[in-house]
Amino acid sequence: MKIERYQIEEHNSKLAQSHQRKFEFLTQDIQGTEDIVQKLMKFQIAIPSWALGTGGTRFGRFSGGGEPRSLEEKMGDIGLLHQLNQSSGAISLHIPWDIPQNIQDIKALAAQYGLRFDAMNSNTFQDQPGQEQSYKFGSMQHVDKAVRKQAVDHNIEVIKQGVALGSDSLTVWLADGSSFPGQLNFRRAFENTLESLQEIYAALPEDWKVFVEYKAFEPNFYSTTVGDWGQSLLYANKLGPKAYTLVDLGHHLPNANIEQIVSLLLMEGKLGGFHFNDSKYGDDDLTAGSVKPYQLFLIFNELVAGMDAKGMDHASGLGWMIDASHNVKDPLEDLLQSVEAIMMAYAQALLVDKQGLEEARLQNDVVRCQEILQNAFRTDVRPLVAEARLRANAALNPVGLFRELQVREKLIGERGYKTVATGL
Ligand SMILES: [Mn+2]
Repeated sequence: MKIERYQIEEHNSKLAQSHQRKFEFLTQDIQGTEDIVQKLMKFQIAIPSWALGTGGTRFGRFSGGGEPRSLEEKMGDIGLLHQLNQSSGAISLHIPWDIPQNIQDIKALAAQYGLRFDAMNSNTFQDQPGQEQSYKFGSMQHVDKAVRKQAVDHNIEVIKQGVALGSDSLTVWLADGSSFPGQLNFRRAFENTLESLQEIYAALPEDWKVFVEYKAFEPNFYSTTVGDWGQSLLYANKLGPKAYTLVDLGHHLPNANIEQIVSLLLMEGKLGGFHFNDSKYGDDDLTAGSVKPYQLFLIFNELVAGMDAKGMDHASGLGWMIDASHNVKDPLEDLLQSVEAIMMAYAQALLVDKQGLEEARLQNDVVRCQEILQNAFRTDVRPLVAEARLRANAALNPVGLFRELQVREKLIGERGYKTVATGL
């Protein structure tokens, strides 16, 4: 289905007066709102192809109906999201779940929806039908060279797919590790992994980046071969200038200070990609900003400060993506909520009085430091985010319009109730 321009305009005209009142109220108190709105309009968050269907847990999966059955339908879903918020103009593909049948057709479809191809994702965490070697005991860390070679070859194939589509980066997340003490020689696992990554690195086109994603635990429960930002940074530094660390918010041990991690990685010029989600306990993959919105703001505050210090463009300096799983909510509504939360945290970070904060730090005025941060965090920036959407011809209330137009009901009508997205 496609949302018609007039449907968005009708929706916006109903909300226009109320929005205008809130927006003007905000601009009276805040300096530089125009600059913030412009930055918000530029900021795009990639949607991964695997987030469009209902995810499961180890215990069950409860499908919601009308889920995309093909790459074309996944792109159609992201096209809908992008129409509603004009902030989801990129798709991140997962190979082999999303191998395009016809590259030209897929590129044409992307252009039609206004989407670009974000980082490509490889998969060596599960065995595919007909695959020669098994990844049961790891992929790039594996004791058997043949398994490592299969993993390397797969990643090089993913790069080729990405080149054809016009992507410019590869994200490598490895499930490699061990579940029991003694199972693994840590140093050999690291060296094998590094050697494998070096072979992939050598196959990267000149203008490509590779992101090394880390994760503290799961599916292995004793050790992970790229377990934290230190290990990821070791690999990235050894690989070279095209290699970067990727931070996934859910991939840390509880209470890790993620804002400090991103600050230091940016300082080192080694933060490349970012995966948004939220969690209470582990890698819960919940809606961004649903549990810890203050943490999301503090992280954005460091992202903005660190990128500004390096003169980086906020929109294109890092690979921004949502990496979440939707077990009980409609995946599209959930993604709209995530994008909104990310935009709000970004807007709040842009509001921070950076000069005042630096002065307060130099005077050890801890109270003023907190006042400055919380003044930004407690500002209701929703009218700024809505204004950015309005100017981009998106909906003032994306979830509201999604429901008004009965998008899910229509998708179920088109695709049927019992559908499963590839890879889920
Ligand atoms: Mn991730």
